[in-house]
Amino acid sequence: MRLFQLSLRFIVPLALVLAAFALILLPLVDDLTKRWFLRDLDTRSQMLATSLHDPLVDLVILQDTESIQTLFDRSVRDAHARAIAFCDTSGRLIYLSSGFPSGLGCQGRAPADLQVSESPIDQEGITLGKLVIAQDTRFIERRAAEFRNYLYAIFLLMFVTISALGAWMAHRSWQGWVQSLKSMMRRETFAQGALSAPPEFRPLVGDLRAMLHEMNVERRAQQHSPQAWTPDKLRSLLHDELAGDQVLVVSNREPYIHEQGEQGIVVRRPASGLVTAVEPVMRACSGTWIAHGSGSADRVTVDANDRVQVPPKRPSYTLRRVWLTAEEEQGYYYGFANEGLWPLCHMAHVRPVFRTSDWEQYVAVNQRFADAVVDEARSDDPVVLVQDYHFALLPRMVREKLPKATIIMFWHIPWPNPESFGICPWREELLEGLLGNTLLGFHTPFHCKNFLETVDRYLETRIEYEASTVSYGGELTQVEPYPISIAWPETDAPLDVVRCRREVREELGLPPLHQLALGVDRLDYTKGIIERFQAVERLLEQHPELAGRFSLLQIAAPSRSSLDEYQSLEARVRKLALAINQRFANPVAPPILLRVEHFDEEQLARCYRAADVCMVTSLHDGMNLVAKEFIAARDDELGVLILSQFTGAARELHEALIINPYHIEQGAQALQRALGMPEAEQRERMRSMRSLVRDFNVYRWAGLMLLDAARLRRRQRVTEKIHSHSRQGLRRAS
Ligand code: ADQ
Repeated sequence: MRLFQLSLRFIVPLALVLAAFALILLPLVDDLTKRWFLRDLDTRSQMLATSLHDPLVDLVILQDTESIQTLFDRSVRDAHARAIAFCDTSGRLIYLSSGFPSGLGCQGRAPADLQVSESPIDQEGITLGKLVIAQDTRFIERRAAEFRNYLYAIFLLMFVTISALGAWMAHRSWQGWVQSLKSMMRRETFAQGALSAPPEFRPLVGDLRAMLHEMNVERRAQQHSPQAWTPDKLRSLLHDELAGDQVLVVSNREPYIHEQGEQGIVVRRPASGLVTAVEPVMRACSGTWIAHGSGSADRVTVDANDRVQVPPKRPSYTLRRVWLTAEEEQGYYYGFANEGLWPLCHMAHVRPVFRTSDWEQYVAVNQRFADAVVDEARSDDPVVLVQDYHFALLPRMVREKLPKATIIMFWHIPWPNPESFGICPWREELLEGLLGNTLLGFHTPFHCKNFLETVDRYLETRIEYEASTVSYGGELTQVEPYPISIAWPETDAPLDVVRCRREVREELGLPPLHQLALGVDRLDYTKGIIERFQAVERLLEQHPELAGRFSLLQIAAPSRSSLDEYQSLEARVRKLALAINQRFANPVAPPILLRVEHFDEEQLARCYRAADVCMVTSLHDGMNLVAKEFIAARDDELGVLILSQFTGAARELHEALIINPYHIEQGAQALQRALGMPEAEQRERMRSMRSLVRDFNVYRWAGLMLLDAARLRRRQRVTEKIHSHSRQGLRRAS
C-alpha cells in the first residue's frame, strides 16, 4: 500500500511532464518530417529532370511524340512520380505522360495532394520549354502519422520504464531510511558518531542521542538510586511513567484460591515464588490479574464476568478467572509446561516428555488466555505483564490482536543453552511466541545470553548483543536481566526471634538449645532436597555426636503431585528421611523433621526466625526466593544461609556459604561450618545480605521492568514520530 502511494506520488507528476512534453514536441516533429519529405521529393524531381533533359531535347527537336511518351511513362514508373509533362515556351502542354491530372496545366497551380516542380529545357542557350514533374504527396501524411505513432510508443515506453525505475528506487530508499532509522534507534549510529548517519538524518541525531542519553542516565540512576524501592515509589512510578495506562497480569497460578472448607469457603494463597513477587505490583497499580481459576469454590465467588476483587480483606485489584477443563489442564499445565518445559529449562537430569496432544492443549490454552487479555483490555495499547513458561505463545497471540500493546514477559525459570533447548520439537514456535514481547526478562544475564544464543541458533533474526535486542519480522524485543526479589517485611510489631526459637522448638518437641537447620521448598526435584538430606547424613556420619543436638526441619509443599516424577520424588524423600532417622535414631530428636505440607506466611516467618541455618540446595533454580525470605526475616542479624551455586540468588548473595549441592561432602562441611559459625561472623554476613535484599526488593524488580517498558513505549512513540517525519521528507523528495 505504501509502495503504491509512493509510486502514485512519483508517477502522476511524471505522466504529466511527459504528456506536456509530447504535446509541445509532436506538432514540431510533425512539421519537420513533412518538410523533410517535401524537400526529398523536390530533390528527386530535380534529379529526374536532370536525367531526362538531354534525351528530351533530342526527342523534342525531332518531335518524336511516341518516344517522348514512352520516356515519360517509363520515368514515371521508375521514379514513382505521379506524372510528367513538357510545356512549350508559350505555356501549352505538348507532351504528357499517361495519367497526367486533367486539371493540372503548365501554370504550376497544383492541387493539395501534388507537388509540382518545373525545370527549363534548353538547347545551346535557346529555351525549348519546361519540364513539369508532379509528385504525389499523399504518402507524406501517411508516413508522418506512422512516425507520430512511433513517437507515442517511445514516450509510453519511457513513461513505463522511468515509473518502474522510480518506484523501485523510491522503495529502496524508503527501506534505506527505515533501516537507518532503526539502527539509529538501536544506537549503532550514535556509537559511530553523527557523521556516519545518512545526511537526511543528521539533524535528528543530536536530538535522539540526547533523548537516549537521558533515558540511560535515568535508568542508571534508578538502578543505583540510594532511595529504597517501596510500594509508594512503585505506585508513583506507575503514575508518572505509565499514567492512565491499563496494567494486565497473566499467570497460570492465581494469587487467591477460594476453597470449599468444612466450615464454609476459605481463601488460600498458593506457595509460589511468582505470586509472592507479582502480588505487590498489582496492589500498587490496581490492575487486572488474569489466571486459571483452580479452587473448588472459585466459580461461586466470581461475578457474571468471572471477576472477583482481591485481596479479600482489602480489595485493591481485580482477579479475572479463566476456566480450564481437566483435559486442558492435564495437557497444557501438567503435560507440556511441567513435564516438557520445566525439565527442559532446568538441568536436574530429568528427561523432558513431549507429547503432541499436550502441545495442542498448550497452544489452545495460550489462545484462551490471550483472548481473555484482549477481552479485558480497555485500550489498544495496554501494558501486559506475562508471567512464566506456561505462556510462551501468548505474547505473539496478543501482539496479533493488539499490535500497539507493550508486552512484558518475565521468565521465572532458567533458560538453557541452545543444545539443550534444541531437543524441543516445537522450539521455533516457542521462540516466535516469545519474540512477540516488547520486553523479555530473565533473572540473570547468563539466562539472557542463553536465550539470545538460542534464538540465533534456531531463527532467522537480527541480534544486537550489545544492545540485547532481537529483531524479528520487523519487531524488536528487548532482552534484559531483572533479578527477582521479595517484598521487604514492613511490620510495626515484628515477631520476637527469641520467642519464635522457643515456641517452634516446643512445637517440634525439641530441647531449647537444639540446633535447627531449615529447608522450605515446593516438593520439586530441582530443589535438591535429596542432596540436602544426604549432606545431613554425611555430617552425622562424620560427627555422630551431633545426633540429638541438631535437626533439619524440611517443610515441603506438595506440588504437581499428580505427575509420576513428583510422586516418586515424594516417596524417595520420605524414604530417605526415614532411613536417616532410623540410622541416627536417638532419644532426643530425629535428624530430619519432614513436614510435607503448606505453611501459611506467619508459620513460615516463625520458622525462618527460629532456625540457625537455612539450606537452599537447588540443583538449578531461576532465583530462589526462600533464600531472600530467610534473610529478610532475620532482623536479629543472625542465622547462616547455605546457598547452591546453581541458583540465581547465588549471583547476588555472596556472603552466603555457597556450595555445589551435587558435592555431598561440601554440603556437609558447609552445614558443620554454619552450625559452628561465631555470632560476629553471622552478623557481618547477614547485615550485608540484608542491606542488599532490602534495597534490591521486589518493588525494584517490578519498577525497573516497568521503567524499561515505559522507556520502550516512549521510544516507540518517537520512532513513530520520526517515521512520519521521514515519510513527509520522502514525499517532498519525490
Ligand atoms: P519456585 O520454584 O516456586 O519459583 P521459590 O523462588 O523458592 O521457587 O519460591 C517458592 C515460594 O513458595 C516462596 O515464596 C516460599 O516461601 C513458598 N513456599 C515454598 N514452600 C512452601 C511451603 N511448604 N509452604 C508455604 N510456602 C512455601 C519460581 C522459580 C524460582 C523463582 C521464582 C520467582 O522456580 O527460581 O525464584 O519462581 O521468580
